[in-house]
Amino acid sequence: MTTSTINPEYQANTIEPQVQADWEQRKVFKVANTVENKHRYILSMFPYPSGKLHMGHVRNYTIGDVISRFYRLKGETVLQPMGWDAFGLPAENAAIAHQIAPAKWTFDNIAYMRNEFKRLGLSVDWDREIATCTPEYYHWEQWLFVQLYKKGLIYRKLSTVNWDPVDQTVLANEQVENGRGWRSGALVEKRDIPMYYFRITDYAQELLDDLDQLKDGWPQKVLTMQKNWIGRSEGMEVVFPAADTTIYSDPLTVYTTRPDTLMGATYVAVAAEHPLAKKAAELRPELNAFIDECRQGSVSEADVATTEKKGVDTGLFVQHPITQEHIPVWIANYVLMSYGSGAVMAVPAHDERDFEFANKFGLPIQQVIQSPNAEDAYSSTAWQEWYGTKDGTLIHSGEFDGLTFQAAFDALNERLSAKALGNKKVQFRLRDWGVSRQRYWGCPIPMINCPSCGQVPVPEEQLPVVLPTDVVPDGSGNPLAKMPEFYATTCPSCGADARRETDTLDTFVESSWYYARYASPEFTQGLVEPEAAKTWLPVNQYIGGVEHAILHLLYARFFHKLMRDEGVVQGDEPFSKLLTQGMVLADTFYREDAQGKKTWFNPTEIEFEHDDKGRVLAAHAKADGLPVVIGGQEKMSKSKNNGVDPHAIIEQYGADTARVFTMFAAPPDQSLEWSDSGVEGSNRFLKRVWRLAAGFVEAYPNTVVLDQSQLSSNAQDLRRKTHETIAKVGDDLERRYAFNTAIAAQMEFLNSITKFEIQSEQDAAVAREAIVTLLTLLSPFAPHLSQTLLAYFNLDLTDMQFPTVDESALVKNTLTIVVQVNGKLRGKLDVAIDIAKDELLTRAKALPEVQQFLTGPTKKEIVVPNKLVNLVV
Ligand code: ANZ
Ligand code: ZN
Repeated sequence: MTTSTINPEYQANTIEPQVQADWEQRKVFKVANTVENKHRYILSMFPYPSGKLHMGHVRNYTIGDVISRFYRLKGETVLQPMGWDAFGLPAENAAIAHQIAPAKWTFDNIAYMRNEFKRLGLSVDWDREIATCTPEYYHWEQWLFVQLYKKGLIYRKLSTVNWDPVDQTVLANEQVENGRGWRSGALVEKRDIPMYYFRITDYAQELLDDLDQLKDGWPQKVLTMQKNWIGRSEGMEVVFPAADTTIYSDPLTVYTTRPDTLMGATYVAVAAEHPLAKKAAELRPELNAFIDECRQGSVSEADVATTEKKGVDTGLFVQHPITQEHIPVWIANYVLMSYGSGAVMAVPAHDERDFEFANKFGLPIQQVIQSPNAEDAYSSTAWQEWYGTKDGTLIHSGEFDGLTFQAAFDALNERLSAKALGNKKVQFRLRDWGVSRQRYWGCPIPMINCPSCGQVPVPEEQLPVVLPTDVVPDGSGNPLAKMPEFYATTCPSCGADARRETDTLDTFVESSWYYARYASPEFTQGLVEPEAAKTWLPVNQYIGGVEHAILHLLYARFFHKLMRDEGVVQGDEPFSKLLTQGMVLADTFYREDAQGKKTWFNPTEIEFEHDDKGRVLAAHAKADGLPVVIGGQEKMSKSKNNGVDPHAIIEQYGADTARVFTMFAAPPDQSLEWSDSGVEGSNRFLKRVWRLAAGFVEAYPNTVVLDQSQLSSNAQDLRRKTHETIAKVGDDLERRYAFNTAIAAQMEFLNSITKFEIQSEQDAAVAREAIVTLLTLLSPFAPHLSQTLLAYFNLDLTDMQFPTVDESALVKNTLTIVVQVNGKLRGKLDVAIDIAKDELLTRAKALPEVQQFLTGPTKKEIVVPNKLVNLVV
């Protein structure tokens, strides 16, 4: 690049498009699939192409971009890709609302958002862009699906879904509102339909164990959330034989983590779907009413935990495995068919759910654990926290009395396993992942249903199964199921007429492996080119919202292991380091009507009244001038109407200001409070940098070579500041991702440079070094401004290196000595480092503020070199 004419004023909206065009034309951020030198893969979670940019995007992608640009300055080759998580329900909803095909809607949004991201100045290799809704992408998802199906890692089973009887369609949990379909308003039913499942439970232990590999790179809270979600528990399966085998002969198996409480089991409870419940209903049809009732309502586990406890007595009994006593079998809505064996031994004295249930239905409560705290007395009317303790000892348990939890566990395990009535069992909370969705806008499941062969995978050479894109769904059922041109096919194994699977995959599947596809997005021979995978994987730094801490990250970790076992990638984990960015908050404004209904105002619709100190006194709506209530800061959202439009901010101030503000306002993992004055402050900072740098080049187009030995004391001070700032910013960025303090240090540095008066050629050389350093340090945050100003210095940002600290510049050659008289601080003295002792004493005694205390001859003179002088009189 050649020096451009110097513009004395900062004009972001002129320079930013120019710089972006330059990047695009020179393909500055393009990287190869394989590289030899030091390289790094920085990835921000890819967006859903909703068609609108929000501040969360700006923050997320700026963080990734700052990190990418920093490592480029460090001389590394950095891959920063971008793409679109492009399948999903919003496109179908938009299609229903506006009669446009989801494909068109999605690609229009992508085109718009791509421009917005480019306008933000992201250093992305756009040649690697992917959209998950393209056959080039989902081809490999289908390919992997087929491999996993053949291996038995995918299976099909009946599962319960929310069914809208009017729209004749399956509803996602979030489409059920108060038990009714979101579109039809019909009462939602449960229905059993066949669905495909990924056997993620086969990997549960490994998913848990490998969290250890992430402990230095992932936030502790995310590791904990993953661990809890996987939910490993160690317990026992205990068998309760049928009491009267003439009625029912199958023994009932329960899963318990508290075998120590076995002697307190006063009933057993089974899920409504349990075979024993069905058997009981055959004998006593009146039970069917309750069983049907349990089938209504939501299928989500969270809802089950909070709903009121309900149940019925089956009239059947089982035998207690130790005492042989007969205890009743109940059907209870709090027992989940999907966990353990779908049956529990109820110990109301020590399990809170059983306690509530037993109290409601008058079932016996038998305390069998004594609190380690002698004052704790048991009362069966009110639950107390300690009832659930594992730290107590057994009572009312016959020969097991006095045992601790572990001793009782071992004793019962030994006793029951000898009689084949129990054994130790590890259980995970994690369930297999159901991936079938009865939706149109998703990746077709590559399976064929043959009347004689059953489920047959689509042969590899027939992949991809392409989703037709010219479809406008109307909300009633899955359009694919009404399109013979899509589903009519022949069986690959027997040649008979057969029907393609019309369900599509959960969109979480696409986002589980996209990071791998970025390594070689154009590769046509497989999911990822082996050499590219070796170069770029795992992702060195992953960045995204904490809302993805559980499912997305777990599924991606699972997929990495699946792909590893398929020989496609290496290593156990996809993301070495994870940064979870905080939320973006903004002020809220509202009015409340007589019914308490709030109307929210966007910040752009508000006018403020300030006092003479600039503090906000009141707020009014611009439209009518009437007051509004100032609510607190809340997460920017549609519901509170407090979103700030990034587009408008960029138009007004430029992308660099938006970037600097979002990085300066808070550490990346904490909430960021939006403030207009903060944005203006960041803009002022950049304007000052501009004036300083442009003014300097104008005045000193050429400078001499810097000579450290020729510097004035002021010049030495500035040079020290330059190198201290390099050290500080380097450390903040590399070790801590403390972008806010890195910018604060640069602001301070700018002040030092601005104050510095150039009086010699060497001074100018020092100022030049300082300004070029500032522009370089600032470049990850404000790349357009930096690149333009560096060009004034005949420097090209893309060739710049992160400056190295000159240790000799850090050495202080003067320091401040404290002068005491009789141990009391009386004065201070600026002296050269390692000044001779005599000279130091002479100058200390000569200080007027010291002299007035030197009332007689000094008895003792203590000199601590480079620190203090103490004169004793
Ligand atoms: C007796 C008992 C006594 C229990 C006690 C707890 C406390 P975690 O730790 O999450 O694995 N349980 C087993 N299967 C269930 C199902 N299908 N639906 C609902 N609850 C079920 O939970 C294990 C405990 O959850 C088991 O231990 C069982 O209740 C219950 F003082 O057995 B426990
Ligand atoms: Zn067949």
